[in-house]
Amino acid sequence: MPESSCSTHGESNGITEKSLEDVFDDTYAEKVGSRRPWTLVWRNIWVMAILHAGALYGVFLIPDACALTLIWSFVCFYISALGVTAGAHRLWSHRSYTATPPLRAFLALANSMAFQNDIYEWARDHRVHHKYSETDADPHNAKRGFFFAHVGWLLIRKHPDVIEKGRKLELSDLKADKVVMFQRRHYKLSVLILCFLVPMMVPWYFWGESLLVGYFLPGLLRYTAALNATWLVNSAAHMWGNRPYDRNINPRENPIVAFSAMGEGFHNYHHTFPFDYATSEFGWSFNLTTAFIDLMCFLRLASGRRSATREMITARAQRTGDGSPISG
Ligand code: ST9
Ligand code: ZN
Ligand code: ZN
Repeated sequence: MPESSCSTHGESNGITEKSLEDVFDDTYAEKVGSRRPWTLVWRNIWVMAILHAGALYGVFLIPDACALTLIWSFVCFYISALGVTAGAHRLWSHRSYTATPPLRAFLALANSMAFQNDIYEWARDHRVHHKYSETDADPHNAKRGFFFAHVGWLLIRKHPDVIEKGRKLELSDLKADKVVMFQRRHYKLSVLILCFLVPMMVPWYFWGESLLVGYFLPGLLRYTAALNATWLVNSAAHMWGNRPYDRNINPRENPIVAFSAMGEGFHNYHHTFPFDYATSEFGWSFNLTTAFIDLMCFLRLASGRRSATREMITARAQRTGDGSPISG
């Protein structure tokens, strides 16, 4: 993993696993809630069904699209994904590095393009997910099954424990972040512009693509693909894969999810060392987000990357790992 002057390691930084607020709360570990009835939210069910039907229609429009529109769709996918991975996740949920105001502004715009709830709500739910993983208080508790962890949790009312435990979390850093609160105040408008209008209008304006293709391909299909890539971290990467760092937790190392979610599928590592900015010990391998953060550090737009040390990783793998080979 490349090192630069702005790179720091967890322990040498005075940060240990135990000192982190996102460390798992095992006093609450017994509550799994798998038999709780679902209170359906029909509006969300209809919206998700129509969105996925629109994305499917987008697949059939691929042969009609200009090559530039296809490239643009990937560009939109990567920008919006960075708003989630480098932004809402590694920066705002875990504070695994620090970012200058211009980078925070870019990540907030990219995050609105991803339309996955605003940064404040995303980071709050994600902190509850880590602290109460796979209990009633976990918003997407994977013990309630693949479908619930993937998308079902967005289609029903939350378990009251999610809200109760979430209200006790320390969120003052998010409330003090002007970029986060600005995005929250203007969230709907920013989503309309960045998730739908910009992806659709750029191909129409610059290379004469039809608005129909612009709406369904870089718009709906790209958005739906990024949503599902993200949701796979909650579903597949909590179910399938090895557990080389901690065999006592469900999150797994899943290379397919790591690839599709820009480095977020090394999930056994991530739940074991949530403060590590790379979410893996293998640097840029299957991990475009880590490459992006390193580039931002090189450009002096970010600093203070926190990492688990080699000694910590080896000791932890020997103590709690499942003995499976570790590979990046
Ligand atoms: C989406 C999010 O897709 C995806 C997140 C994925 C996370 C993945 C993590 C994995 C690691 C990172 C991987 C990144 C990979 C990226 C790859 C990219 C290629 N604490 O919510 P309400 C309060 S979003 C404290 O309405 P209901 C709340 O403030 C997709 N408080 O609950 C409110 O209080 P007040 C688009 C909390 O009624 C009250 O409770 N968005 C907490 O049960 C009610 O809140 C959608 O589809 C908490 N944790 O409704 C929208 N939670 O009244 C989906 C809530 O005082 N959401 N509160 O303001 C909804 O419609 C609703 O939230 C609901 C639940 C129906 C699901
Ligand atoms: Zn997880
Ligand atoms: Zn996390």
